[in-house]
Amino acid sequence: MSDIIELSNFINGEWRPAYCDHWIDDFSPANGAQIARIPCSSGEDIDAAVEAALDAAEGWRNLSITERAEWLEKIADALENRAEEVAQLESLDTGKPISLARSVDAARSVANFRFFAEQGRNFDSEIFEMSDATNRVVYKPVGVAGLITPWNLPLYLLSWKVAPAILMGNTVVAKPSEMTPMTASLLAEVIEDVGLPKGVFNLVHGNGLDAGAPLTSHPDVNLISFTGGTTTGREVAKSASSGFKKLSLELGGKNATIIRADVDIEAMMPSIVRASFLNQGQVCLCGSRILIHESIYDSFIDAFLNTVSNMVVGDPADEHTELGALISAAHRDKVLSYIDLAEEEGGDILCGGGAPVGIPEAFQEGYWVSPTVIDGLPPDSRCATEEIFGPVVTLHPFSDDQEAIEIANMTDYGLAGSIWTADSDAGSAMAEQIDSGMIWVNCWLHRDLRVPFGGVKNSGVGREGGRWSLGFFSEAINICVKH
Ligand code: TXE
Repeated sequence: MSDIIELSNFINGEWRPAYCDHWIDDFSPANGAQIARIPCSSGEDIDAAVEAALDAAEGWRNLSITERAEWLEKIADALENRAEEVAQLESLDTGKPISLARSVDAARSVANFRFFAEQGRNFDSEIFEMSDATNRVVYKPVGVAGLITPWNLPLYLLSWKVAPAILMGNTVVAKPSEMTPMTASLLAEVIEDVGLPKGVFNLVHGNGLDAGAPLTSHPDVNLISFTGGTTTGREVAKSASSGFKKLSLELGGKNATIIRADVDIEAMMPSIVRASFLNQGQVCLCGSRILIHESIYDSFIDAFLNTVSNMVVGDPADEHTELGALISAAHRDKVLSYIDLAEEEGGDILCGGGAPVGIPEAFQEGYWVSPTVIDGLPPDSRCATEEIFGPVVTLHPFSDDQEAIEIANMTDYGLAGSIWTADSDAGSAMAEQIDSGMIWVNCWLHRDLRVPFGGVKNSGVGREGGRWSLGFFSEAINICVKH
């Protein structure tokens, strides 16, 4: 037990045990060993956290937005000082390569706080003049924000919600994924160290049913921002709707990567492979269906397989590793079951398909799937339309742009996608016909934090990012003064 980290809730500026003495074990995906345990919190812990958030609300909302922005900047500084620790913990907890944890998880978590601090300093509300009156828009806090986050980008996604929520004057109760609790606790330590007023940020560990559900249904929680699976999102929406809570749902995706005939395959290949397999394909934005113009189908596949089969899969702590382990045994089994299904549906496994060959003895108990490429599936098959959320891509030919658009729109999801072409105008025109919240042309995950982020169809409801986050985490009130 001694090496196993025991995490606590952080409520009203104090580290507190949960009301009941139940625990959830947290495992290292790389080797299956237990690394931590977290309290299996329940409704009573959520009640205590919401009460602390309510108590802190008045003092916090009375600060000016620029004062709150300064707090964000302090958190960013303190988090930056611990960036290497964030990266190490995130890699340990998620099984992702350390290089990725450094460049994305650690760096972007700091960047999220800095970005929203800057947004706060430059925040301007609108004035609309009439001939006989002036309208002034005032942005008020919504109240207590419930923030629920998943395991794929733990601190990155939590900071993406916490920063704008507290900037706009809300107080928060965060419930991170029970599978990756470590960096949420680190954030609470940072927040304690900088001395953020007690109760502004509260953290409750636990699972979805015992801790997440009481948070979404709590009558004093006025807003829910949720990132996770579509099935869970549906439950969250039901629970939040009876209290008319403000709601943002960022859910799954089944994104198309469209390769037009005029593409420079060699130049684009590293980016296309990255779009397919970043974080073992466990990013809601990953392109898990590659649609390739029929005239270059075979040559693309040769080049793609050549790159994919050379990817370094293994020890997440090794700087050279490109792909690590999947989040859990259950998730690995789900991904493998889709590979079995692909074979039943008539697919041809061109590479991968199971655990990577030659994984060292120390990692035999981990949750591994090697990058898998599947050809020959109908574009409307289950494997090509359902979210697998792993290192698995399916390949599909198309004959013209219109067919590519039809295939891209053939799923119930609509989060993201990318188009690769020498003709960026044609790519941009195609992008407008794809039913997705975000489309990249000749790039992928090229993030500008000012732009709207979110999906359509089963990929979610609402937009966050830049001024969309500021709008979501506030209530816009119009004050009309007659001259
Ligand atoms: O996520 P869940 P899971 C997709 C991916 C994956 C599937 C399921 O396809 O295979 O979702 O993953 C909390 N009320 N994505 O089961 O359950 C939970 O504790 C309130 C895409 O791991 O959605 C965690 O904090 N909260 C996604 C969070 O919801 C509840 C990233 C997400 O867990 C709850 C992750 C409830 N009833 C998975 N039930 C993306 N969009 O990036 C669970 N939770």
